[in-house]
Amino acid sequence: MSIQTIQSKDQLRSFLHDTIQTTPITDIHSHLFTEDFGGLLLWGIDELLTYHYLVAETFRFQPELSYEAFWAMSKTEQADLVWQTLFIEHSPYSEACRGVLTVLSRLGLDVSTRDLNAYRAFFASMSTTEYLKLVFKLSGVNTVCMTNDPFVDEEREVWETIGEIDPRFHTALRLDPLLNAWDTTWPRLKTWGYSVEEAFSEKTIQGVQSFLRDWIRRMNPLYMAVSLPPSFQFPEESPRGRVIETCILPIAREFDIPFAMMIGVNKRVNPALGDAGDSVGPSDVRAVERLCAQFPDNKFLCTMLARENQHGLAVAARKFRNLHVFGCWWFLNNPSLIEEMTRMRFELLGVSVTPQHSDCRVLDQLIYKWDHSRAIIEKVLFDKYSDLMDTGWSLQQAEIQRDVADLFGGSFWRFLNRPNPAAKA
Ligand code: RAT
Ligand code: ZN
Repeated sequence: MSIQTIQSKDQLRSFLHDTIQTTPITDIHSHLFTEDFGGLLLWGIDELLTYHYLVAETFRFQPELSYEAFWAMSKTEQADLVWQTLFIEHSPYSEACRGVLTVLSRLGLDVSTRDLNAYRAFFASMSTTEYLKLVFKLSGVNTVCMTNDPFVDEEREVWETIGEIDPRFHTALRLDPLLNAWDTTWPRLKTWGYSVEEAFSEKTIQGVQSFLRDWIRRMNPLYMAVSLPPSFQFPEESPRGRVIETCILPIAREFDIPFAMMIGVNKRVNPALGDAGDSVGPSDVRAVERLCAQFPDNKFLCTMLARENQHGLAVAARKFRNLHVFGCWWFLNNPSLIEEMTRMRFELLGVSVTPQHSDCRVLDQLIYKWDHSRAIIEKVLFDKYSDLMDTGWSLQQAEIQRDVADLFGGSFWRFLNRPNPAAKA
């Protein structure tokens, strides 16, 4: 194969654009589900409009509306109100609003008509199977990792009967109640037949380890995951500290899977808003560094929610190769912050990072979350390659393809020590 060298900045621009557009993506964290999970897989315009990011924004313009009145409305009524408030009465340029328009437009719908019922008719004409296929195609996503929570009854019931998982999806074992609410979780484990007690006895440790083994065997997860408050510390004299040290980390080593920590969420600062009521606070990166140092045989994935933590976290990843940083999470998933974080991470970590995940809760969002992020990653990469060309470095097309494939999943799969399913695509 002849070596194709990039000859000019114009050529760089167009080659990079094509590569970014055509490289298949592994989306390493979402809240999407396969069709087997029935109503847990959300899609369509009313789900898009009632995304909790948009619910929070709607209340800002509705000082008279009680929370109870909103939650008592049907989904269609809620969607009507969000549309009227955020799209008709004000310009929808917030990132979450813009996302809805990107989705409609990429689906070939005319956003200039502002005709919500016509959009509803389009979605009503699609089957879930058809729509899944269309969204994977339009988003350029090859595989999506779900968030699989055995503590959610509706989901646990599906796991009792489910067969093979749709190969476009992977699983992640999510463990928030085990780490963040031990006092109400241990009695549940006991009901499910694990011989645990409140105290962290040997019996409890064995019981929790069996619970983790059972679910890992059932789900075959890519990683175990938890979201953690800004107060998260390690080591810590607490049920959470004990569960991590005596249960999660040994089992993660046994199955050779990472422990993913999503740190910095202050849950329910406004409980009446439901999922929209969580907030952010700065956390201590030292806790992550201590885990990485004390458990060099464990792998850690980490994303942090506070903007203030991003630089420290990227520096931590330079110190510990068992730490892989990922995504611009939740309130950071806005163009200005994605660009700032991506630039800084590329400068500190090169391609040894996964710059983005979608966090989609609604299938259709795969289209906009990735369209918007791809454009920013392209812009930042262009500047980085351009700087290299200015030194006289010769840049090969295949090297650009290699780097983009790494950023869109390759580095993640290598960290996991598993084959990248997109590599065969
Ligand atoms: O971004 C979100 O949708 C949040 O509500 C959370 O789900 C967060 O991403 C999480 O995984 O805890
Ligand atoms: Zn999430």
